[in-house]
Amino acid sequence: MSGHDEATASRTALRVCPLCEATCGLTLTIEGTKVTGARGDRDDVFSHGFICPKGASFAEVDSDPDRLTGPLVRKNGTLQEATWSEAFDLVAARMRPLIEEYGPHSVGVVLGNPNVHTMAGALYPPVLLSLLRTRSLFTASTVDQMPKHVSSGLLFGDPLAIPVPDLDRTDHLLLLGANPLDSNGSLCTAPDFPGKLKALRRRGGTLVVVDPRRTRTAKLADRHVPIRPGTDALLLAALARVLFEEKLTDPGVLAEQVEGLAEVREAVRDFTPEAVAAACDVPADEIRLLARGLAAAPTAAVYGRVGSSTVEFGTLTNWLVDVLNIITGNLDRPGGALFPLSATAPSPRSAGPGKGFALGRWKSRVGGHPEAKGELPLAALAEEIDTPGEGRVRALIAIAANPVLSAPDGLRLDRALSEHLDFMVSVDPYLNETSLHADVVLPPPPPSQSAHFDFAFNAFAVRNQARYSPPAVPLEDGRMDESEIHARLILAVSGMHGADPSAVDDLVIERALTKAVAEPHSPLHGGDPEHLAAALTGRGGPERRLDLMLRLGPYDLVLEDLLANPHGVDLGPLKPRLPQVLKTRSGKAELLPGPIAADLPRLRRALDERPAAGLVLVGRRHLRSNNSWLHNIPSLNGGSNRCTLQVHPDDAARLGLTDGGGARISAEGGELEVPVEVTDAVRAGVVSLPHGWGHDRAGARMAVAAATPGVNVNQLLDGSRLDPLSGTAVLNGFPVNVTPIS
Ligand SMILES: Nc1nc2c(c(=O)[nH]1)N[C@H]1C(S)=C(S)[C@@H](COP(=O)(O)OP(=O)(O)OC[C@H]3O[C@@H](n4cnc5c(=O)[nH]c(N)nc54)[C@H](O)[C@@H]3O)O[C@H]1N2
Ligand SMILES: Nc1nc2c(c(=O)[nH]1)N[C@H]1C(S)=C(S)[C@@H](COP(=O)(O)OP(=O)(O)OC[C@H]3O[C@@H](n4cnc5c(=O)[nH]c(N)nc54)[C@H](O)[C@@H]3O)O[C@H]1N2
Ligand code: SF4
Ligand SMILES: [Mo]
Repeated sequence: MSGHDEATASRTALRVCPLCEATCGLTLTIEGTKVTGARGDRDDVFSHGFICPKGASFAEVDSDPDRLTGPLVRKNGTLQEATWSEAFDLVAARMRPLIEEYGPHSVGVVLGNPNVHTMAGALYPPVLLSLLRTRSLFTASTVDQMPKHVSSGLLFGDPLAIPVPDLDRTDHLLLLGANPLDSNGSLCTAPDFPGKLKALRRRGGTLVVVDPRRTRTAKLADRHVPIRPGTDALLLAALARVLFEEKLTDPGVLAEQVEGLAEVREAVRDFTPEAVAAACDVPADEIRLLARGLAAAPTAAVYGRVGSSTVEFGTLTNWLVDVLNIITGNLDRPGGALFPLSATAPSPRSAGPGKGFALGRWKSRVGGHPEAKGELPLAALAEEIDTPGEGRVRALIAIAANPVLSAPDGLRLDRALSEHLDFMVSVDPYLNETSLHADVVLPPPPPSQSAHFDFAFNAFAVRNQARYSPPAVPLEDGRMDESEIHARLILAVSGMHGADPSAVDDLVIERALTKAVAEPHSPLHGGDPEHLAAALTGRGGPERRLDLMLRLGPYDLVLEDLLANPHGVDLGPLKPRLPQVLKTRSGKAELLPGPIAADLPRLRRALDERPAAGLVLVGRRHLRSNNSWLHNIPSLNGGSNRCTLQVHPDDAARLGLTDGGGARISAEGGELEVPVEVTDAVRAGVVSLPHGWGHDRAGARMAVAAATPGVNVNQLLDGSRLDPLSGTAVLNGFPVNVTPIS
């Protein structure tokens, strides 16, 4: 075919969707080098053709004219186009002296959500952090799932050992604070989550949804429990209390794998249904029925997400979720909650005691917040920058992160970034509320030009499988692959500026092989690292590293296998994995870990506190949104995807609010003016405002989003409300004051 024909010919390419955790396989239509359409890949081994409106808009997301096409560098105060060399030269020139003078902790690193959706985000930040050795690490986890990591760390000895509900086989799903019909699921990677819930009901199973809003998921349920926000830990403790009292616990074979059962029984004694009913606003009788239903089901899974995590008792709630899975015998059994085993997980070591999980090994400088999983609370980023003193964060590396909108008190962070930083670099495709403060912006290419593998989500998938998508179209002139951006950034900040970026991958490969050949359980045990490195296939560092991880993994797979099977390799349903997953010091699941026991008095006090009479706020997601960055896509913005304050009719009448009218909403962090939407989809006493809006800052370059900016809900917070064990911001269930605007 001649070059001219190639430029206009239409073809298709497969690509796993990076826009949410469901990881659907897409078939892209490509004209020349431009993606013009996307549909579900029916032959995908995992998603079987499922797709949602976001995946269907892949072409529009990919070719958004507001995406940056090359690096920007601040010159005389304004961001201007520059070459890649100028950009990295400046990073090296500014960062190295800062690190040498003030030490590694003076460099803050902020990692945002899309890092779990890119190969670069999985492969390079760990290298950056190990070379920088900074303790100033802040990620989206502390506005999201850190309570789950802490709970798993304490229970199982491994913060990444997260059981997922066996959606395809369970008889009973108790789902709290999650709305997979709009989010498509989280920490439970399941393309067509909605279809799986419908199939559960069709096969006679039961779905119970606990949510203060009557969500699209709640509408599917056998039972919807409109709980008062922030009280799920009380409800779950009461469920455990009933199971113990009515002798409905049945850990079965788990009994040998667990210690502390009797202690948990004692710990939940005070949380009777009658004691928690008023706080949760769930009748005691209903709580007993929920407990009995859970116990009676042949198999069952309890699953909680964002609404059970970004709350006052986030870690306790996440701990109780797995306590219930354990005492009903549902952990680690088909139909219950199982630990996935991904193709790139290190090949399992033999079972036995591990190192355990330590919390609070250091504390944040200003607020004294304990670290969790090596991270400090994202809510504390602004104070770490703007509070003078030794150890202050003076430079920031933000990768795929928009904390000005996603973390509490965006205005303070906005000021901190513009007035108190000596230097900032953003790796981001957009000039948005956060990246506009950077001195250097390094834009990755659009997804069609990037390879894709789900290192993160395969570890939380309801079925073991592996799919690799090479770039669908070649890298445009002037673009740099995101992996190369990360590698060059690592070299620039770690004193190796100018070295070949493949040096970073070679270093990782050499380290991994040296370690593996010495480990008796490794499939590469006893090999020669140099020969093994030379045998890796793949075009470039990321592919070679993927090949290596597959070879070190549990399935006897290599990169060639994934290339030969473009619709994916199915690795079967989840299987029991205990006791091998346990890495606690005892080698058992430790059911009542010390830090949890120490936090329980705080929960007990909540029994006596009378629920406040005023309103509390919760968030919500829309199927056509994704946190802060998809509002710039015309077909995904507008319609019912709007930044409105949902208010129950009774509250609206009491407060004089009208549908379509305005309201002023305030809390400790500030106040906002919002349009009101009166709807009984929220329960009385609760208002709902979505996050990721507030696109009205000068200097951003997102024209579509700016036309309907909405308001930043996180401006209502001042950053002081945190779940103490995990440092996770309380984004749901905090008190607000709402008045009409006439
Ligand atoms: N009130 C409230 N606040 C919340 C939440 C809530 O429910 N309520 N949810 C929280 C949750 S769960 C999360 S995960 C956080 C998310 O918080 P963040 O991670 O800070 O925000 P995102 O909007 O996901 O996007 C981060 C950035 O990634 C960029 N980006 C997109 N694609 C790529 C890419 O391929 N490469 C790179 N390098 N960058 C890319 C986008 O342009 C954007 O600037 O928000 C949290 N904030
Ligand atoms: N369309 C779309 N999909 C997304 C995203 C998106 O922004 N848009 N974001 C992605 C990300 S980063 C994540 S982390 C996932 C999150 O996925 P999910 O966890 O499913 O998140 P949400 O849809 O926010 O659902 C949280 C639910 O918790 C409820 N809730 C609030 N407070 C409480 C409470 O105290 N108790 C209980 N029981 N419920 C409560 C809310 O009403 C809401 O319905 O979604 C991902 N997928
Ligand atoms: S459900 Fe998620 S992964 Fe699937 S098409 Fe939609 S956005 Fe993409
Ligand atoms: Mo998230």
